[in-house]
Amino acid sequence: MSLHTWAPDSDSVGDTPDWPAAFAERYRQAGYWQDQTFAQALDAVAARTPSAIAITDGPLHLDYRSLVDRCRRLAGGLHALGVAKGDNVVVHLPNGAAFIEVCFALFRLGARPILALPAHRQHEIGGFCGFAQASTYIGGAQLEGFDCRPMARRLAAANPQLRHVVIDGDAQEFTALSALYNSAPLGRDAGRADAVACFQLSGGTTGTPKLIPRRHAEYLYNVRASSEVCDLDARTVYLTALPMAHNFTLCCPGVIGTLLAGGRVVCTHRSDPESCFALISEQRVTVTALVPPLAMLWLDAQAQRQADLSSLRVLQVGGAKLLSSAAERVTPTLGCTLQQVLGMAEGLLCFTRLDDRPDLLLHTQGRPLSADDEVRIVDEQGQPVPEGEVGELQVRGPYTIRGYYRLPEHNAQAFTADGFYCSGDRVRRTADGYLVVEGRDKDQINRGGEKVAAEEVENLLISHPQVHDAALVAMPDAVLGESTCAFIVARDPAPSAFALKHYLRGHGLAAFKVPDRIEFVAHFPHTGVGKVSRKDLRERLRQAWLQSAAS
Ligand code: OOB
Repeated sequence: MSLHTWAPDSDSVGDTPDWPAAFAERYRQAGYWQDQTFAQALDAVAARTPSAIAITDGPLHLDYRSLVDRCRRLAGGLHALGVAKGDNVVVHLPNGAAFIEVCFALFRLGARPILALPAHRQHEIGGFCGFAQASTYIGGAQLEGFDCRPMARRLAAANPQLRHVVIDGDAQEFTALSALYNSAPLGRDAGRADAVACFQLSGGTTGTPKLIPRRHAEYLYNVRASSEVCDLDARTVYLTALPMAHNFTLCCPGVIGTLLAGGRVVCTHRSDPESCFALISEQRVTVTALVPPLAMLWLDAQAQRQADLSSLRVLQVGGAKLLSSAAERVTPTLGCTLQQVLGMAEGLLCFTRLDDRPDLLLHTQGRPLSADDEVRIVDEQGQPVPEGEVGELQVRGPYTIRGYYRLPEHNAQAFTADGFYCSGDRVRRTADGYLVVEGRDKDQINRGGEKVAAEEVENLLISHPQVHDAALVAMPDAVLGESTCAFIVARDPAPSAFALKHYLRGHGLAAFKVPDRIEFVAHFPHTGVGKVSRKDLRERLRQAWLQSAAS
């Protein structure tokens, strides 16, 4: 297939909401959106500093020239295989150089990676493949201990449009990722600044896998602006303690921010203090990002271990609320600056700034990244609350999407008529313009940064023949902040909790979504309008937790 016969970009068919022209014009005028793609941005760095090391992955040290060369050859190999511009490609790889190369090769091809998490299994991956009509699945023979090949066979059988399966490692009957590097490099960049670069995934509240279209120009702005507030430069050494596929690790400023600043990404797929502390001192890591439970684990470990973390300059913490008591320990224990990050894959990022006053650093989740982020805090009627009071955070701006991919009906609810994203987060704004997260309105459980959509798990539970009804709610947890409890109204004979968990795993649900606890009840408490009262269920758990904490 030659380049000029490629299918038109499927953005043009209207399934990918875009910014209205006047906003797009404003964001271009302001210089936020530039006429550049991810592949071009990386090429520019490689042209400036070809022999600087871009990626360290175990014994591998890859310089910028080699990185770009490998991405071009891989793009050529994927193209020869038949992966085309506009294709949706599920990328399901562990942290490592291969993940980065696959992403940049797909960017260059104009194909769109769907950034699956390593923890995702058949339920999620099958959902993405079907929903996005993916042409290609790229997985690993060893994805952090999970063999993707048997799953890939089932995916291929269930998805006639899935033409290619590429496997990193022993590929068996599939295409080996390593073989695709033997091709002629794809010189031309088929990406376009205003086209979708990749799909991030929404934590969600419903059973539908929601894909978040991130476009080159706006996502690059997200990267550049985040790099600025994080003070990245060519001396930056970034450790990937969280999954690279996640927006936080990939672009806030993360892996791509570090690469575009000419720095070095140190890859690991482990987040435990032992292995990360060793990498920090060996590799002289300067920046990393964690979710709060990991930050607390690192704090406890370092209090005992006193590893050499002298190179660490900034620790970003986000994804869930960091307790002030933990925030206070970061600088004294780890010797670096804490940066709190309130982010969402849909766009908006709030950061504390590195030179902020301690009260802001420790007790807020930062302020918006862009001067053009329009944040409003509203009551149930959608009216702005008085300054300083708690309400729902809604946002519109130069890197916050205007809608999910192919979900017009859901978009009509998740976005206001004037284009604000309704985050479902309850926040208040301080007099300094900083946001403090006070809670959540959405049926989502934030399990230490990992998001669990209540409905997704409930639907699977209800599909069990012995389950009459199910409700998944958050339960207080000293480490995770929240864990999950499924309340079950069972049919006779009731299944055991063990059998239900086994059932969920058997259906390929990611392990972090399998309920931490299962409680059987005769019936659910109801609200005045006859809906299941999750509030009452949560309250029951909270009372039980308080009692057990007191005893
Ligand atoms: C990040 O992105 P997502 O899409 O996994 O989750 C977004 C949601 C937010 O709506 C909020 O409910 C929660 O996660 N959240 C926080 C938080 N950061 C995110 N809640 C309290 N405090 C925080 N600091 O989680 C994400 C994306 C980019 C950067 C950082 C985090």
